[in-house]
Amino acid sequence: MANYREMWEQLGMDLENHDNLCAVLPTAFGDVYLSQENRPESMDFWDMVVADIHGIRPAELIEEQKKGRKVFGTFCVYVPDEVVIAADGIVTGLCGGSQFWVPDGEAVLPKSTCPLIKASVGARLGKTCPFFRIADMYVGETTCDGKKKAWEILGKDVPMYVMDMPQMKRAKDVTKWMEEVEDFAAVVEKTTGKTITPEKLAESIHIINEKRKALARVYETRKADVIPISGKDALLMMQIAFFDDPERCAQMANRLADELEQRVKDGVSVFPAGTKRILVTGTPMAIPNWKLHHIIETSGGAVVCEETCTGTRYFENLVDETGTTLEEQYRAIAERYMGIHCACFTPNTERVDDILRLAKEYKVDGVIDVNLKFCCLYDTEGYVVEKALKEAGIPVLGIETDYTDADAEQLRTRIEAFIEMLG
Ligand code: BJ8
Repeated sequence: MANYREMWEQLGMDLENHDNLCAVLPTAFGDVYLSQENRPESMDFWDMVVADIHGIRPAELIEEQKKGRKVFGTFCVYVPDEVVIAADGIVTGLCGGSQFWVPDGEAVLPKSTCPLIKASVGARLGKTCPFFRIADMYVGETTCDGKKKAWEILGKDVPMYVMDMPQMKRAKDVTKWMEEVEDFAAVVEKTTGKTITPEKLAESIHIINEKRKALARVYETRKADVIPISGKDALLMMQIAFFDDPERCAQMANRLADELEQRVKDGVSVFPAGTKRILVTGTPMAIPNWKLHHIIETSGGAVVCEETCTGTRYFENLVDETGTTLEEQYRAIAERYMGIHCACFTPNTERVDDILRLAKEYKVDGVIDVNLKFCCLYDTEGYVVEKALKEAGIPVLGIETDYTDADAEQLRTRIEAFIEMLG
């Protein structure tokens, strides 16, 4: 890692503790990623980003702040990036995916809280993540109860705006979400000092759609019989998409897609023929949570698709670009985002439809339904998901895990047995 100590110091970070994190990350990345064979060359971009994950992008964000731009930190795929970008703001994801941050989260939250929330709160309060120090404003949402209450705690430490999510998807709920998007736009305008015009919003809608299309192109190649990229590498691309500049993200994902499309034509696979194709569904995997993918892909399986928020839920469906007035555009944004099917909605039958569709499209041999410990939403929805898969004749394994390694061997045993059974 290059030397960014001065920058971290100026951000008020706990340098001593941060050193501990910096000490383990390269080894973890080396063990999980660099040990893979025949990786696509284009992954060099993401390797470089991870190697300096707390340096390069934070330094860029600070440079932009010096020019007067504002950084908005978000935790959920329902928060519309388009609105922020239309006001010349910058969005960065803030979800915590490391056990390292959990103890600082547990200092203020019940232990029986989902690790994603504990890590996100801990990353801020423990002062060990530059992204959490840089963001001028945090944007939360009322998706799950744990998050809702966590925002109240974070709101004491940092400017926090919370978007009120509907719980259902009736026409009136879409209208309510549209109003919520408009309210958010007013807050963004006030924070950035910039006015959102239809022209600027059209431009930002286009930018984010292009990013979605590029990510989708990479996923498309994973439907082929040969598997041109590991699930771990695809996951890494998705995780960094939340932090990166959207235009660069699209450019890099398109470059990777070019290479993968060529690999498919040439019959190049990163797994031996006959490797079992796995769809992972469930709770998101924030960086650096690579645990499940690593276990699957070192147990005889290949992850070919993720029906998660660090997977298809992030990029499927585009915002309609034909609107010319702000009202039409906010409506189009609301409609696209309400097409994401998170377990926080009821009913949420569309998610089951998505999983069955994706299982077919990606020609999977089996599905692993993963739940982050204490996420009651996905845990409960697991019942209908797994029932529907069994009825469709698709083998499914439900697992619950957290960010620790305590259950890694037990998981490996179960996953190996599941993959063997697929044979
Ligand atoms: S749209 S999945 S990003 S809410 S795993 S914190 S739900 S207790 S992350 Fe999520 Fe938005 Fe839904 Fe996606 Fe709560 Fe569950 Fe934890 Fe979760």
